[in-house]
Amino acid sequence: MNPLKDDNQYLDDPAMLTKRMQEKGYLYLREYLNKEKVIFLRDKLLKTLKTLKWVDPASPEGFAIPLLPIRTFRSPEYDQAIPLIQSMEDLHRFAYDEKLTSLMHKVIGFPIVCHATRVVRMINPVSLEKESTVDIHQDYRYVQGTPSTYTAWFPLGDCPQEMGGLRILEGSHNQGVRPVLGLGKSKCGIVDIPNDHSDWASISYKVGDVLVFHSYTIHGPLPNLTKFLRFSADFRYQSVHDPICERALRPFCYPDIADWDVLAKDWTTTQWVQIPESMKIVPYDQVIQNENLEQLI
Ligand SMILES: O=C(O)CCC(=O)C(=O)O
Repeated sequence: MNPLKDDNQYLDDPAMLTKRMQEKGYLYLREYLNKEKVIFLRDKLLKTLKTLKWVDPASPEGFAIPLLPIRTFRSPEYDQAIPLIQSMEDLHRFAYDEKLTSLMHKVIGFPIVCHATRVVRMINPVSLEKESTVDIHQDYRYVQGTPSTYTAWFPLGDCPQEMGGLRILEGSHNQGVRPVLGLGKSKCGIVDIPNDHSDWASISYKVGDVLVFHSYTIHGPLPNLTKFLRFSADFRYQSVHDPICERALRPFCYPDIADWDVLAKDWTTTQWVQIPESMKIVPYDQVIQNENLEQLI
């Protein structure tokens, strides 16, 4: 596994950031985000999970030892937590954090909007859940709208490599949408890339790190070999001048959970989940999601 290449030195040079993105398919900014704000989000999440009795109250400060039985992705327990997390205004406010939006604006080069579909990941240790819930994939297949969509992924706390942070297949964004073996549990498509491919890159993430990648960049999680849950968030940004997929306006896991009228009813403002009226909204295309599916062996 190669180490991710840091791009902090190019922050004041948008042309270099663009060049680095074109070359690598990602930008990695070590300890770029405001750490206090990220930890604040992590602690809010931890409080919710403790209330739901998902985590051992004796977990060390800032970490979460999951309680048995396993809380699997899209299980009833998981689905109970999602509306509580998605109704956290602070999570959605953070999508428009000044540092984050300034970075995304430099990457995209036009006025930007953040998709309202924002994901908080809670990844089980492999000792509790053998198979990864998220496969190796490209975001475009389910994000759609425009390929010029960029994901900002950041750990909610320090995330050593053995805790299973994100890995990126460097330079993999240059060949369009790849065929997939199947859609996988999370329905985002399984791109067939061996674990020992020489272009995989990852790192032991620190709180404040942010990884930004193109919607064609192949990526996936590493296994979580610790006894703690791995927490991270992923937000998606695009130009206001490009079409946006209708799904990007809805909460993560909608329609299995309520829409913003319920989730955001106690917020100070709903501006975090709105888009400019001028934007073109396009339907979700099942064909793009499913096309080029190769026969599962
Ligand atoms: O955090 C993860 O494990 C998966 C994140 C991901 O696949 C994404 O942000 O598109």
